Amino acid sequence: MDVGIGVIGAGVMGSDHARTLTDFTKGATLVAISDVDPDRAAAVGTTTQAKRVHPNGLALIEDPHVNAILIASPDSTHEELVLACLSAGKPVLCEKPLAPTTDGCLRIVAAEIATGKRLVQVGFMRRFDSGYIAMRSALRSGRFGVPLLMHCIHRNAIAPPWFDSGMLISNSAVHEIDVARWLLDDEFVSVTVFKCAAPSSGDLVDPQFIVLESRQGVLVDIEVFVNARYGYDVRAELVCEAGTVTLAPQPAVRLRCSGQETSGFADDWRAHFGAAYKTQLKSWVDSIRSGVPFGASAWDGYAATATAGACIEALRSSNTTAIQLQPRPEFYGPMR
Ligand code: ISE
Repeated sequence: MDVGIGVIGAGVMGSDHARTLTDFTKGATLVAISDVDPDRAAAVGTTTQAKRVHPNGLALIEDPHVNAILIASPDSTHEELVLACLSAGKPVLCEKPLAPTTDGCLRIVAAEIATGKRLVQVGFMRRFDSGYIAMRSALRSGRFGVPLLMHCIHRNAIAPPWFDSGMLISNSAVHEIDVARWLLDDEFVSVTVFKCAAPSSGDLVDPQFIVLESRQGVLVDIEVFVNARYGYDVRAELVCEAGTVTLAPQPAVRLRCSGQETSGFADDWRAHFGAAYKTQLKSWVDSIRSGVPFGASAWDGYAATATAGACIEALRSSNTTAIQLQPRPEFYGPMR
């Protein structure tokens, strides 16, 4: 029997996920969609399998045809919706952030532990990107020795007008925070955030240069620049004792014509990480069917939000800021 999926949120990400579930995800049927804007939900319903249209996320979670829920509604709604999924005992894949506050994330962690089952996955899709997966296996092979540094670049062509300086961290650099934790199998203990001398976009501090230190002493720097204009560009390099491991440049195609060599950039993350999004959904459905959890857990969602919060504090104070995480509950097992 296919898993009946309901998607909450019919905006950019929700409608993309609805299409991927309809066109590419074996073992799942998209049965329902909801959005605060009923016309927008109905429009997604006409082009995908989602024939049951609900007026809000809570109604969708209660729908008996819905066995599992994907949350792609605004960040401020995540906590209430994830908690409702847990009360209903239904698996949930929540777009990042798990919740905008660390307390909210911890309430979700406590509620999940109380169910006794791993029901929550957070949509950190880079863990499903073939490039990052290859970096992780290279590091695990032992050939490169211990990691010393990681350099990351995260550039968007243009940020929406409502982006504020904290969102460069909580919305964008949070992906590097998660993927670096996952690659290094480590947590961060302190952070410093540097601003450039000449801010380019009014009050927005853009770009920012974030330097994190891990428990094992690895330094991770992240240049995050959300109005870089030329395109979406993500890079990463691990510097280890005996060599380096670098994410291959994207896209793989180079064009030579009229005396010039060129290569293009994706417009945004949906194109750049398109394959990772598909793999993430497939893996989520497989994990629901097998009962074996995979991907970023609620604890990872908490650690990412708490670390991003400390980065934002470091940006505001211009001081090196300590990152204090709660002890990892046994329920979540070792970092994987
Ligand atoms: C966006 O919200 C995402 O999640 C993308 O993956 C990220 O690259 C982008 O910077 C964010 O704004």
